[in-house]
Amino acid sequence: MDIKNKKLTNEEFFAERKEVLEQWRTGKDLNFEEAVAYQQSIPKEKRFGEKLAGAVREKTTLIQPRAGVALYDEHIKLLQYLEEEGEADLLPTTVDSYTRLNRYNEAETGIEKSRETRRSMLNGFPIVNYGVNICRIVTSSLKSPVQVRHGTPDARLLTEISIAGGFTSYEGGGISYNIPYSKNHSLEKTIAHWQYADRLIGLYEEAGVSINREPFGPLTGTLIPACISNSVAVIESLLAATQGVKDLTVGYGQCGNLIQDVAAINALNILTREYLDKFGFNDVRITTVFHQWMGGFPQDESKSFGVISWGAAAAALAKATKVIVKTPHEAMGVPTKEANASGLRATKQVISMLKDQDFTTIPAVVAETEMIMAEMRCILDKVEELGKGDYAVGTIAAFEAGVLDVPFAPSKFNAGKVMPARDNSGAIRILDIGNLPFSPAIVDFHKQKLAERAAFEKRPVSFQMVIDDVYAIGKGFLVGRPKTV
Ligand code: 8ZB
Repeated sequence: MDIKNKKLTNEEFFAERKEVLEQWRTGKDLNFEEAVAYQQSIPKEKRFGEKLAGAVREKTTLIQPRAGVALYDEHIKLLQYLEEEGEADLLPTTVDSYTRLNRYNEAETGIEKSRETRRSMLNGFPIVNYGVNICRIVTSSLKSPVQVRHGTPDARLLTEISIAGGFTSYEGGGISYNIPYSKNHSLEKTIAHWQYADRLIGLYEEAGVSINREPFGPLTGTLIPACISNSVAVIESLLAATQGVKDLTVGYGQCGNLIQDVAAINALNILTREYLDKFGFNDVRITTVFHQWMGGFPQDESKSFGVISWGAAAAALAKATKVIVKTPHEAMGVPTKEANASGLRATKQVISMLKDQDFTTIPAVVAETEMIMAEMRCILDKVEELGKGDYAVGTIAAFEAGVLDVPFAPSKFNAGKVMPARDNSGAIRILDIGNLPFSPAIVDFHKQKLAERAAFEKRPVSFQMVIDDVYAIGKGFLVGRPKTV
C-alpha cells in the first residue's frame, strides 16, 4: 500500500465510503447531509469542543469517566447517573470489544443475551449494531456532551454511525489504536483507516459542524516515557489536521512522579502547537487530557482512592483541560455505576481544591519540560527525515527502524527494544534506549538517572527493575525497590 500524508480527495473518500457503509446493515441508513443537519440541531452547551473551550477560559479541569453497557436503556441510565451522582462534566460511551474488532454478529448475540438476562453481556456499548437512531436517543437523553471511546484499528463504520448519531467527540488514531491494541494490523492499513475517519470529520467541519478528536495518549499504559507517547500524539495530530480536523485533545497517561507528569502535559501542549503551526495548521484548537494511572491498581478500594486522588492532583496542577477518571473497581474489571461515580466525586473534590494552584512554571518542572521537549524533537525530526517530510511515510519507517518504539506493545510492527524503568525519584527514564534517535547528552542523562537509583538500591541497573516497577503501584509503591532497601 502506498500511504501518504495527503488529504483524501472527495473521489477517493466517497468511493471508499460506499464499501464502508455496506459493512453492516445500520450503515445503509446513513445520509451525510441529514447527519449534518442533526448535528447542527444539537445545543451549544452539549457540544464537546465548546465545553473544553470553556474549561480553557476558566482555567479549570473537567472530569470524564469511562462507561458502557450492552442495553441502550441501561446505558442511558448509567450515563444519567454519572452526570447526576458522579458530577461528570463530560460523558463517554465506551464501545464493546466485539465492535472494536468489527465482529458485529457476535455483538448482536451479546445484545440478545443481555436482553434475556437483563444484565450486560458485553463490556461496552455496541454503537454499530444499534445504528444512528438509537445513538441519537442516547446522546439526546443527557445534559452533557458525549464522546465515543473505544480502541478500534478499523473504525471507519463506527465513526460514521457515531457522528451521525450525535456524539460530538471521538477518540482514537492510526497509531494509538493499533500498536497498543493489535498484533497483526499493519500501520499502513490503520493509518489509512484513520485518514478516512479524520477526513469524515473534516467534511463535517467544512459543513460547519465541529467534532472534537482525541488521539489515545497513554498507549499501553505501562511505564511509557512521555517523549514517546507525546511524539505519537503530535504525529496523530498532524495526520488528523491534514484531513481537516480542527479541534484536537492530546493526551498523556500519569506516570506518578508529579514533576514529570506536569512537565509532560506542558511539553505536549507546547510542541503540538509548534508542530501544527509549522505545517500551517494555526487554526486548529488544542486542549489536553490527563489520564489517571493506567497501570495495575491495588485490589483494595480505599487504596485505589489514593491512586485516583493522586492522579486528580497531578491533572489539576498540570492544568490539563480534562482528566479521565479511574474507579475503585479498576483491579476487578468493569465497575458498577456506584463505584464509577465515587471515583468521579473523589476526583472532583481534589480538582476543585487545587483549582488555583499551577505547577507548570516551577523550576524543576521547567527543566523536565525542556528535557521532554528535547527528546521529542529528536524523535519527531527523525520521523520527518525518514519520511522526507511526510509524517505518514515517516511513521511507518520509524516503527520499522525502532525510532518510534512503544514499550510492552503487542504489535508485531513494533520493535519492542526500548525498556523503561523509574529513576530514584520515580520519574520514568529509559534503561534500554533501543533505536531511539537521542543525542549523546540525552543518552547520558538517562544512564546517570538510573545509575543513581542502582547505587541507592545497591543492585545493578537491570531488567529486574523494570519488572519491579510494573507491579509496584498495585503493591503500594511507585518505585519497585528490592526488599532490602
Ligand atoms: C484503555 C482503557 C482501559 C480502561 C476501562 C477499564 C480500564 C473498559 C469499560 C471501562 C467502564 C466499561 N473500561 N470498558 N470502564 N465501563 N464498559 O477502560 O476498566 O480502566
